[in-house]
Amino acid sequence: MKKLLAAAALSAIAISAPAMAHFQLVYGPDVNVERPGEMPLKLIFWHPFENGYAMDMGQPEEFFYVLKGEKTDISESLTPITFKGASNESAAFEGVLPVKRNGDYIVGLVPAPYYEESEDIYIQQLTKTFINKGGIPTGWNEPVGMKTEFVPLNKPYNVISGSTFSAQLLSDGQPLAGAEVEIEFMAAEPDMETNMPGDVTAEPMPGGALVAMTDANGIFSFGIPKAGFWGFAALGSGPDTEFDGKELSQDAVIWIKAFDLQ
Ligand SMILES: [Cu+2]
Repeated sequence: MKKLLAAAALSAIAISAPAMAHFQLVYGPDVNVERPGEMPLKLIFWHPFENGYAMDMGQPEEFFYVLKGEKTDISESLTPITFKGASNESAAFEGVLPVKRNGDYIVGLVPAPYYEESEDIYIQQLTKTFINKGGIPTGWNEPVGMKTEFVPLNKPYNVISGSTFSAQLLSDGQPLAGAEVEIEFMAAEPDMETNMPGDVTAEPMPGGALVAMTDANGIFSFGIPKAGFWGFAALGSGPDTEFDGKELSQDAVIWIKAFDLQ
């Protein structure tokens, strides 16, 4: 009976899934750092706007950073963790970014494809996030060569709330026009110590996912209404369309951090 109830609850989640946007997180609270150090990052596959259901991650295919055009593999730093979400627990990872020199650390994650039973498809969200040391910009606006990625047109680690953020969506290095971009606020930032969601600071909007479209050059813009982490995802923007004999949604995800002007 308990099992049946759990199954019913799960299928309720599955039914409501299209209205909820899932986002791969690569999360650390500080994106502007002054001192060198080993910076822990949490890799969580989640519904962060809803503070909702979290998905199990498999061993990532790639975890790296690019600094001044040089790519460094940091997948050896990955250790499994359990994310204790508000509604369930999920397999997640912690990685470590070694921050030494000044500049832009563009962190990239290629997760293992995730099997979404309700849709009978695999999902793979190729995710970028940015950490800057020393206030010296060194290439945040350069692509890192992922199969699909957003290239920011505004500096992604100090966007002012109330201003806009724009990025160009690439697929196989080429601009992707007419793509739908889902926009998500990280309503509960994960606690780095407990691996639990922190305080909930926003609720999802009525009307489903926030959406912008890319223009003829693959560019979208969005007005950032609130300080915090904002994620942008283009579903199915990648060139790979099949995994293990099933449909694959290979998505691009980017995270930025906005601040209030003080
Ligand atoms: Cu979802």
